[in-house]
Amino acid sequence: MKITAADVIVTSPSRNFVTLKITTDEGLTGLGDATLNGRELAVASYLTEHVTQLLIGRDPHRIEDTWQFLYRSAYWRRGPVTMAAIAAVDMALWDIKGKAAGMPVYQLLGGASRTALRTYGHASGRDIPELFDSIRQHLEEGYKSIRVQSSVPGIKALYGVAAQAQATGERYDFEPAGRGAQPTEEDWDTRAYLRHVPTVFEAVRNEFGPELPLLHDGHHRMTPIQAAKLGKSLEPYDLFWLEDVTPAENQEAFRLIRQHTTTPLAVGEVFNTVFDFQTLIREQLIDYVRAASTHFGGISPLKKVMDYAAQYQIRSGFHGPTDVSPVGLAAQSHVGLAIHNFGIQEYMEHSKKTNTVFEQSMTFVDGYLHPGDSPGLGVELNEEAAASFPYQQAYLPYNRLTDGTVHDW
Ligand code: GCO
Ligand code: MG
Repeated sequence: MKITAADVIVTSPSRNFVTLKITTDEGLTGLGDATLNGRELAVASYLTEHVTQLLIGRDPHRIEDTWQFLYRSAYWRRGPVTMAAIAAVDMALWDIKGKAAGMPVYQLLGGASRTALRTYGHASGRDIPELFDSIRQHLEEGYKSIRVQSSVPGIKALYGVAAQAQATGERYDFEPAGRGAQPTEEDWDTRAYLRHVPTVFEAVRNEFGPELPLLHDGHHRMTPIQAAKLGKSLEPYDLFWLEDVTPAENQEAFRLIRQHTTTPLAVGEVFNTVFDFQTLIREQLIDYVRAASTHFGGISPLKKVMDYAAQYQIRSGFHGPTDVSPVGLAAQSHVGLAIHNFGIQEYMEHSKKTNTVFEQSMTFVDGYLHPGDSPGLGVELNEEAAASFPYQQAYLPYNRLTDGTVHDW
């Protein structure tokens, strides 16, 4: 078999997605997700200018060789743009291999280690009653674990909190990057946040009891000692995990946090390679690997980092927001189904528009996700529908402290 075409499709059904479609001389096609939220066209251009011509004529079965070729031959390794482009190629080749074998990709990765993937959903509210409504709605839909984000008195605009009542249908209105020529500005006050968050979890535990697994995302906004303080103050509420408490470019920062708290830690949604996890895993400084197949070079490296993590009893918690396309979500769901050290899968349903463009065999039943048993990844692109949603420039928001300083997020 030989690759005869590699096309990049940019579409914006509710939000922007970049998809690579690889075609072979035997008529089999494969899809890969190359979406980098707010920087979509950089990856599209990396693919069309530097990668697609290298694929023509190659044997699509040689996934590992193609991955190593793209990673090593460029000389310039790593980084989100490069690794999202390589991820798309890797996923598309696994998709083709699965179709050629007549098997879903998880079978090629060793077969299912469980019947389906337990997920967590995103509840949020501007105040406690709104948050409780959002949690109840998720529980009614079958979610068994809940991420809790809430507004903080003194902070006017906070990422991760739906601005509209959940009933409007714009359920995750904070999640699509804002469309427009400039990013929107939010604000941040760490002291107000550290004071408020434990009171929210106390209220949630009082209302929903001790059993419900609860998660929280800190979006990299604290210093290590502030993160340690938060982890400690949340211990009474028994979190499933506390995510991205501090920027992790400096992996050693987690030694300090770890010395102070037993709250489980999840890190890695912005990581691109196993090297970003090296110290965190080897020194057992985290509990969950948050990488996304799309930003981590695809299925092949995701499986490898999880095999490394398994030696240290560290589990998966792959990044699954709506900016990971249905192709990327399917890719990591196949990995999650196959590995032994699966933890949980983040799941935010894609919009109806997105699902008209990406036709999927994925199912979500009673809080459990399954990639389906179609050969390959189980996602096909409706190119006509994709063409009807042209790209729109979009940015993630950023935030400033009260004195005007740009802050991490
Ligand atoms: C999460 C994430 C998202 C990201 C977004 C950025 O835990 O799901 O933090 O909310 O901010 O995916 O592209
Ligand atoms: Mg996150």
